[in-house]
Amino acid sequence: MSDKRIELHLHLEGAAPPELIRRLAEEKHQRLERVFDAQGRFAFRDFGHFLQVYEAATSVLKTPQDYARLVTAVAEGLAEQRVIYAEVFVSPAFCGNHDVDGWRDYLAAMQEASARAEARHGVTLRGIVTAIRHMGPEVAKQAALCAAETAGDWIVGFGMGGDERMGKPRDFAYSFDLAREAELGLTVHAGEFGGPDSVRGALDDLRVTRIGHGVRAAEDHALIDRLAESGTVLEVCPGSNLKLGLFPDWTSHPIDQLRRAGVPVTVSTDDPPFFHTSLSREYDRLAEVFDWQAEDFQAINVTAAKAAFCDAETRARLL
Ligand code: ES4
Ligand code: ZN
Repeated sequence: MSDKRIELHLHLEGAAPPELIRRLAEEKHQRLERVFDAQGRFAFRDFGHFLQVYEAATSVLKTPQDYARLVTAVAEGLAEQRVIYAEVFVSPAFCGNHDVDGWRDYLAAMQEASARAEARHGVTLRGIVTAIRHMGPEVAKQAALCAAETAGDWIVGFGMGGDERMGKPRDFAYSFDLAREAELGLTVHAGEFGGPDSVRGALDDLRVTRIGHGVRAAEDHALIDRLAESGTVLEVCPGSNLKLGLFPDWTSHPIDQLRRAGVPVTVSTDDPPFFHTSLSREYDRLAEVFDWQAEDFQAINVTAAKAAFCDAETRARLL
């Protein structure tokens, strides 16, 4: 298996270990209801409920110091998975409610924790500022402004998650234009709960080079060809897709089909403790179900290294 593991699609808050969330709740005397199952794991019924549980669990993350602890815990988890580089989605909606000065304080705390984790564990983290789609285009603009203001060594990209069924891609074009002008890399969640049209909209209106998930592009042959020809990289998170019921079982997941059709695919975990997964678990399942060998994992990590939004010098270390 590849020794240079890379994650391109990982929500920082969504990677919070349940123990950290429980500890923060205790420290703040905050009650967390209906977040955990009997085994103490995050539990939800469907995507709508997932977003609710996510919001409740992450409500304990409040101060820049909380976010520093979160980055430390997430980096340790990544190092345990032998990940050498990860891009994490960070959200100015959670960190200072889009106030740029407040956002800078959170960012400084996260960046410092990231540098400490890199020195200690050899794992490099970079941030992708993420708008939350169901908050609407006006709020997305504020996230894009925060991103543009802090674009640099650590903030390397702009993206958008949230409920893909809300609004049209072009409603968010202004935000992506703003981020592009700030020379940030661009990615958007599409083709997860939306079909091929959602992926086309992401390409035509938001002009991203990477797509979060994108797996429902597999329903449309012309679109598969377009992704392959344009070299658009898919950040595929199979375990997340399975937990959220996109496909009935692993054998029905289109990652192998997309890869064979020449689409550049990468593998990530999305919100690992929520989806009860880890990168090792994803790799093990892919090896088992699609007979992927060490060379296949190496190839997807080369794809990920080339698609990373970091500077060229950092990227060279990933190859
Ligand atoms: C997401 Cl906004 C957000 N956060 C975490 N996971 C997600 N999946 C899709 N959107
Ligand atoms: Zn995601």
